[in-house]
Amino acid sequence: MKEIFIGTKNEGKIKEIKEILNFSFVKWITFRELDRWLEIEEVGKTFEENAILKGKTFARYFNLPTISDDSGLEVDALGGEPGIYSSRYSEPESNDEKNIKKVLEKLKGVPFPERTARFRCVAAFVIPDGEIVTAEGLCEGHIGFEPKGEKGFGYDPIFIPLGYERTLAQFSLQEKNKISHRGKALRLLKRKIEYLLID
Ligand code: ITT
Repeated sequence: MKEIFIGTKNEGKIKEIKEILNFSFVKWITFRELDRWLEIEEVGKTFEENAILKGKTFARYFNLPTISDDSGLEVDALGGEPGIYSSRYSEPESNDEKNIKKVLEKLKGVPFPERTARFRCVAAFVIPDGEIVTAEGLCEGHIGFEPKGEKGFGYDPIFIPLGYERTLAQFSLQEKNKISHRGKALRLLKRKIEYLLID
């Protein structure tokens, strides 16, 4: 079995990554299996910079090939906010509920057709002192008027993917992964890294 570290403490991401990258020969290592952790300051200016920063730092620190992800929501009527600041949008003590509230307040009065948005994800695979491979995925949609649904994480309760009439928080894990930014990025990454994982 090959050990690969999943470089995030976000449980929603961990679930999705394990479901999408269903390699039979990989033993996933997460923060639960290790007795130390490293907080990384996301100083990059793009999703790609931050994904690589997380991947490189964890791969070196834990000496394990690492999958990391930097992702977020871009709302057109807010000039692309919250973007790379998605998880920290309602600082100093951001959480999903406060972040959602802030987006809905800023969009007050904006009609549905103008509430276009997308999720973006850059996934990275980094071998300690070796290859760095990245892949990007997008999921287009609209921001609803109120939170709906209990599944998923983050902004899922207010994000209605294009072609649907429910929020991502009303999708099962498998359904979400089929159309999501993370699903697309990770399936592309999977194809790009397979050759590195086969002995
Ligand atoms: P790590 O840095 O440890 O991976 P994080 O949650 O801080 O965890 P990011 O810095 O990449 O991750 O921020 C991503 C934020 O974007 C996340 O906290 C959500 O608010 C939002 N987000 C990303 N993907 C999402 C998804 O699939 N559904 C809903 N919200 C999502």
